[in-house]
Amino acid sequence: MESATTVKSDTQSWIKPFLADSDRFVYDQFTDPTRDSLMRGKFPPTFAWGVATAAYQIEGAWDEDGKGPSIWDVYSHKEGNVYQNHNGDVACDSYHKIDEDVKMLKELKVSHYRFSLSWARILPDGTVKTVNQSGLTYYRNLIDRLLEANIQPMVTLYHWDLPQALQDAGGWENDTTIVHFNNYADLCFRELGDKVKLWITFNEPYEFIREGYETGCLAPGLEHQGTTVYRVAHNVIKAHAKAWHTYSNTYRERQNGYVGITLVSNWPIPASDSKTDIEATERFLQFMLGWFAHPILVNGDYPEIMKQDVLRKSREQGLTSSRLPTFSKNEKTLTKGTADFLGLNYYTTRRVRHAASPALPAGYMEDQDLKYWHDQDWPTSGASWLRPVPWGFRKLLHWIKERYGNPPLYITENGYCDSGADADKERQLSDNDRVKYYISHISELLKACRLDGVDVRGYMAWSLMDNFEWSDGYSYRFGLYHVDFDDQNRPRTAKTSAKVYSRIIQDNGFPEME
Ligand code: PNW
Repeated sequence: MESATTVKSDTQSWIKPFLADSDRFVYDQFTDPTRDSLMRGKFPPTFAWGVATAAYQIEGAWDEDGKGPSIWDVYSHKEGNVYQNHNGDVACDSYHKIDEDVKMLKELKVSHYRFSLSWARILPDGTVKTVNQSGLTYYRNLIDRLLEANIQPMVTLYHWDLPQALQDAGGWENDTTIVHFNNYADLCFRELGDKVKLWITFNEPYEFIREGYETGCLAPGLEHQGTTVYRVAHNVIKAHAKAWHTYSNTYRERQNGYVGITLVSNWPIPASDSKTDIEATERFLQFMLGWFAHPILVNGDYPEIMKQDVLRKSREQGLTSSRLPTFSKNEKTLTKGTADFLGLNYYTTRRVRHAASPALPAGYMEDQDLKYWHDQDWPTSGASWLRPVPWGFRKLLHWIKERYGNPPLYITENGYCDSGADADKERQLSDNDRVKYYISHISELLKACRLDGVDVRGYMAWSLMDNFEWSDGYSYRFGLYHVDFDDQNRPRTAKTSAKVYSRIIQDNGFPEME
């Protein structure tokens, strides 16, 4: 990888080893000159470059210094929930490795680091009755070290690890959790907000709600079909809005920061030119992204399509009212416009077609009357759900710009995994497939920014280092840095992708040859 350290004027030559046979394309599968050519050029001068992680996936120290258990501690300790019963008890041991983590960030030359706070590390039972000072101290130390290194923290309040004590009281199904979340957010703004200017309330509500409450693949592992997901989402949206108002009312003027939310979306493409398949792609987007983006960014209410479809299905099931809850007039007013920016996580694209589901069973998927999959000739990764489709990223960004009035956007996650089961470290370190993923997606982002006028402010790669990939344990690796989980010191080693990403950061994109 000497090429990643060559001088600036060689920008085009360092990229070459990662391209397909033609200079212009990254993937053999995608060679449409108008769609797939790499774009050269720079991002705006103030563009934020960073990497992302999440507390449960990296910290370890699951019961140290007064931390309370979270739903992920409980879920992963229960046999059969996670691949080979892996858990986050130690993970990357980041609780004890601030130095090592900051060293990597400095090496990468990022301007931003997105990480999450463990709610139960700060508030062991989830409520402000007991504040665990050691938890706050850990995050204060991390933030101070970042600022010393001129790296801005971007802090996620909730990346899926609800305190177990709140789950025992019903978790996100219970609307008192909204109050507890707001108290927690308030405490974090008060204690850390003089140094943190970018806050994210929730990471991917779509994902933790769908998989946590309906498929059972994520904590708390419930399999309640059709109603619970909507009720939980309703509470999460209200909790987000409440925390945003808390910031606005009490902290904004003094702290001058921004509060947003991170949503995940795939890009859907129709299986045919038929009207029904094209309409199915719209439903796909509205149920995945619009479910949260529409109330928060548009009008305080769910997308019309979603309201109609869930109501129609509910009636077919003999119910008198919709399984999708309604917002009161006051709640709409309180929810609308509660994001200073939108965080977007993009990983993949899906092929979608209309497919009518029977009236029963009731379910979130069934409500949409569609099927989705990946084209078999698209490039692959270590995970069956993730196939790189870079052009889908640009299309999604364009759709968001048009639908939501070009909100300020941060890409808060984008990344590629290979199989962690491959124990050959040398092979893990020469991660050319990950490099291809980053080059192609950042190039599409550049097109969105420069050609389509999307208001994108920054890009966070997922992830800084290999970590605990939820139900897949350590079997998937997403890191720019390799972590040896068999070594108790959890040594971190830069992969080729870390060097390439750092190069892109220093060039602020892909400048033309000088
Ligand atoms: C995210 N999809 O989940 C999470 O925010 C991270 O914690 C996680 O480690 C990372 O992505 C990799 O999985 C995703 O449907 C959930 O495309 C769903 C999708 C993508 C990412």
